[in-house]
Amino acid sequence: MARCIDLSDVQAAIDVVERDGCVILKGFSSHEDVQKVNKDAEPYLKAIFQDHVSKSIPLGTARCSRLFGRSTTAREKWLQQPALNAILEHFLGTTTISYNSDDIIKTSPILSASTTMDIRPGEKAQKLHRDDFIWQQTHTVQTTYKPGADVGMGLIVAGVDTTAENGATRFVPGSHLWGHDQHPTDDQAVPAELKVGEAFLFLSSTAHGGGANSTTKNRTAHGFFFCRAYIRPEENHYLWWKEDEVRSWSRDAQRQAGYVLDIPFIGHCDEVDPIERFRASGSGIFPGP
Ligand SMILES: O=C(O)CCC(=O)C(=O)O
Ligand SMILES: [Fe+2]
Repeated sequence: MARCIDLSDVQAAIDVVERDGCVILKGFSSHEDVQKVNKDAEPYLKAIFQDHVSKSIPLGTARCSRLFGRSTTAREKWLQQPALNAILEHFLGTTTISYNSDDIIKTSPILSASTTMDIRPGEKAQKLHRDDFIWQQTHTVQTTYKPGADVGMGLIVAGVDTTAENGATRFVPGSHLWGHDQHPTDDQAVPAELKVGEAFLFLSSTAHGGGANSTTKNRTAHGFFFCRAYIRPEENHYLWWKEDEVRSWSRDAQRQAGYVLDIPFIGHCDEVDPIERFRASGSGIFPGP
């Protein structure tokens, strides 16, 4: 099992993550707030398309992407907790001294993705993976954790109690220290079982995956994924350009500006190529309710 630490004990949580690659945070949410977020996500939960791009997500997992915008409770309460942000800052904050002056350059982690993952009864287990493969990260073997080694972290908040039977996230303890050539096997994975109110926080280098659901009820969990702030272009094109302007560009130019879905699934828009989504919408780059 994963070690459990109270969210308020920031240093203890950091120590466990450095040692195991992950930690269960107790006291992350009230039961009432979990019910609120479950309700916020519910109308958007839908089975993902056959041609979905996130090939590693089994098809029997319904998702609600863009949860950050869809749930005030998740965005303004869960993710603004100082203790959570202190842990994220420890692992993903970046401080450098400028090359040509003594200026200190400091950035804090940003949200990379947020999605509810509702594993339906009968679903098989997700393949064990390291989330940072989407950023083409490779790793060399470490004996002890080197601060700075990771570019991302994941946070999975229980929407219901999660168990080995209903698909609790499985993880491989210590796999954040593995080299790129070491691959996890299912027998090395242990379930991070969560009670409602708890959350599972892990480095994006830690091998993990959603479990199989052999029960008759859904395994609802809300995932928030963070990355270092420099994992983005200098100009914020997506905010700046209007839909009609982008539509008028050549496909090559759209791709160059980042309107592209790269393999395995970086840059997607609701699990779809952004340009397909964009063309289908007719109004607004980010369509839908
Ligand atoms: O559903 C889970 O427990 C984990 C999902 C996951 O690993 C992912 O979406 O990358
Ligand atoms: Fe993952």
